[in-house]
Amino acid sequence: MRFDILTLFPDMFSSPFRESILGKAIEKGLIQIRTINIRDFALNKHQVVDDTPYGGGQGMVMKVEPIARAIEVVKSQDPSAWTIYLTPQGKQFNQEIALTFSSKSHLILLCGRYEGIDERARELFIDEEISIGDYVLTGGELAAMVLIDAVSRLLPGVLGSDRSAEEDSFLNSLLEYPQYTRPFDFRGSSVPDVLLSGNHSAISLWRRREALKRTLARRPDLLAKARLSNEEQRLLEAILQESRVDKSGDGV
Ligand code: 4GX
Repeated sequence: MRFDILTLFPDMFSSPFRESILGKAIEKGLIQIRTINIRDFALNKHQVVDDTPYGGGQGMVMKVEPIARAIEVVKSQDPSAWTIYLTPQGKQFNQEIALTFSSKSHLILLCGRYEGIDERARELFIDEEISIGDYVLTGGELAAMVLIDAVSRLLPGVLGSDRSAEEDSFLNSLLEYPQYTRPFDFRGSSVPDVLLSGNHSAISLWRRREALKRTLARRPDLLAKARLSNEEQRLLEAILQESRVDKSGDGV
């Protein structure tokens, strides 16, 4: 899969993608990440890429021509490339969108700075607008990195093992169960006994219960749309029953 990042700050991308899993994926040729400096496509003498907004107001707007030229060069090499603009005004990124993007062969990610890009650049060259969340960054670069990271780890061979079943569990909207490793006792806090029991069905049952309890406590919105199996449904009923007993004062 190919990612072409259009940015005014290509250096921001060098080290995050050299490290760890994504670095390995690049070495193995599973993903290809290229940065393109939008400034190289400003044909004016001083390579100006921004200008004051028509109608007045504060800040600067990214000019349409350099963006247009940069995207057209990439698209001329691969007309099937899908062009994304990172902006708080876009559709909120999630695991389902990451999965959809992972089946595309080539993404172009446009990173905006200042007050954003000229509206005509959006209209003419952007296929889809994506937000990574309701907060304001200084530019689209970090958002592009988040998207590339989440999409890349879904590609075959990028993670060591085949994680597809686990991905499904998140798409089915449950949070993960708690994890423990050695030591058994840390400052008086020990690992739940069931995890040392060697009883695999008991461990699996405990983990499903914990995942349900955690999702109920922290993300009831996820639970509402979760597709639970019959057994998970029964476990959830039992957890809700316990919490009702607790609240009535009879319990602990
Ligand atoms: N998820 N930013 C875009 C420039 C900008 C300003 C105004 C449109 C209108 C962001 C996010 C994000 C900062 C990227 C502002 N574009 N991107 N940039 N949240 O905050 O994706």
